[in-house]
Amino acid sequence: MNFFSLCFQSSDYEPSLPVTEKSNPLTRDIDRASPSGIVGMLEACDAQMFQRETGTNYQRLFDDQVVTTLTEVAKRVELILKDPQDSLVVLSGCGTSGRLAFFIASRFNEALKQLNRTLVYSYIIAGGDRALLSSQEAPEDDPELGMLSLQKVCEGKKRVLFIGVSCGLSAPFVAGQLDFCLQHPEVYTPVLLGFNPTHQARDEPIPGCTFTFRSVAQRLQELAQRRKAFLINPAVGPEAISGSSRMKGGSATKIVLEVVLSAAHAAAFSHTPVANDGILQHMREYERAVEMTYQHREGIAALVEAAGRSLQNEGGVCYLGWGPMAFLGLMDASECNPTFGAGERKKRWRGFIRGGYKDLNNNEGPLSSLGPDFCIAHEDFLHQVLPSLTDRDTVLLIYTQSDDLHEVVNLGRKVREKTSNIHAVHHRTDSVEALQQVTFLSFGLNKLCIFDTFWQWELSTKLVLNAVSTGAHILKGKIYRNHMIDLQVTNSKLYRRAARLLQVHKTVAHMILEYTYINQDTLTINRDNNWDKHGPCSVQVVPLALVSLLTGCSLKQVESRLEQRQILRDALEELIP
Ligand code: F1P
Repeated sequence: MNFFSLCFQSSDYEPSLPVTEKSNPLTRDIDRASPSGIVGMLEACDAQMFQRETGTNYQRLFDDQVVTTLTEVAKRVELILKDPQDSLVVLSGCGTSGRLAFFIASRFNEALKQLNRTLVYSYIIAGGDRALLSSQEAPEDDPELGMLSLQKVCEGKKRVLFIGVSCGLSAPFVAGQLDFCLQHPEVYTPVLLGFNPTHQARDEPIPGCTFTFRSVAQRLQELAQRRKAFLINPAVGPEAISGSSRMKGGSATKIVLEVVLSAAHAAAFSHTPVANDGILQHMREYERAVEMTYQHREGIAALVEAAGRSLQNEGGVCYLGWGPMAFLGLMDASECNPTFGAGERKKRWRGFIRGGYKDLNNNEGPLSSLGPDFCIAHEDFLHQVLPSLTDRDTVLLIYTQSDDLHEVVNLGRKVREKTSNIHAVHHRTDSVEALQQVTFLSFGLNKLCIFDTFWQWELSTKLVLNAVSTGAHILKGKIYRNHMIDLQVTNSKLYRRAARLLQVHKTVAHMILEYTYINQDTLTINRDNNWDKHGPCSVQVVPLALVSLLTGCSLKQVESRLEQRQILRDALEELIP
């Protein structure tokens, strides 16, 4: 393990920031790296999830205490699986954490359905099902909404294991739910999953509440000693792009929840008692999955390059997925605008799932009436996107050997008639695929074929897609060093992040307030902290404020100067003295 990989653990490395918001020393120059260099840096960052160093202040994934907590939580789930009457396991979170709550609850309910068992999993995502497909970050600030949605899901239940996920130990929505659980211990056992130590949990006052995230986490920590609550919060290292918890935070969430729930299922239905050893072994398999994925570094880099070229040429990127893998595409696509594209007027990154909402099987059913961005079936792709597809666009097919390959080939052919820029991420467990290879080569598909086992497919797909979308936006110039500079400022956490970015450049951070939301020609001040009312704005707020503050130019002047330049990162370097 090299020095840079460990130095974030030193107490004087960006001491005011929690691990999940620190900038990663490994990726300081990611904005200047080649596609292959970018993928190499992401690999090094992901490897930090599994570091086993001891003797530091931080708990790690493989530490005894963490593994023991996972075992205990798995045993609680096992009890519910064996006696599901009036019981529920609720997974809840905001943004990516909520999307994973949905995905994992659906996958494990599906497993129960196949065994003819009572379904015990429910999910909650801040902002409701529309947040599965688009960023709805304002509701993340609302603890009461969190509490009410938990109450609604659990109506009439006598025993609830509540697993609240907030990678940064920061979302008020989840804090409200945990506080509610603490007030009703006769029904609720709370579990908090995140990736900062408790003393780094967010301590900012929440309007209308007597608690902060940190105070709730501390109460949980006390109860954890008596096993009345559980805290799973190993450090997995700073994100490759500072604060982008969709990446490692999301991957570690997926690993932890899957390890816990599959151990519980094995104990309840296959007579394999939950034990630390089994948990450890399963986590090591995930570590291996990450290593195996990055063995395809050059293949992933080729996808990054293709998608980056599309963005540079004002084209788009479409993921066409089959089976559960398709949701990972929808999830990755939904994260691009808030992370990289505050100024985008058109959604350039879209995901599609074979049968649309029928395959998604979400609580609220079809959402297509909300607009074209919510039309997610392959049929919708054929009608809305295919007719205007050109070589400037990139299409990525995502499928496995379990999917109907004739269908994949047919759709691939239709795409190929419009663009040569078609690629595939394909998972398989055996090497006998000569026939397929011939079929695909005949229409010139550039295929990244990942050879792994069934359960590794999903994590591996997530890593590849995260690399493609992050890498492409880096090539488009949306990242400065390793900071998001074109993020949407749509809730209080993102506001703080943006303000900090301005502070980094020694400016008056709070002035960003004045530039936060634009109303036609008049800049409005978001004094009421009501992010919902204002909604995402179509202006590149952070770069605008940054250049204006540093150069003294008016906002109008800066806006037109930024508009003249294609690459934001270069524009900033040029405009800032
Ligand atoms: C939740 C979240 C992230 C998203 C963005 C805003 O974070 O929605 O998933 O990428 O950073 O916050 P958390 O509560 O899991 O830390």
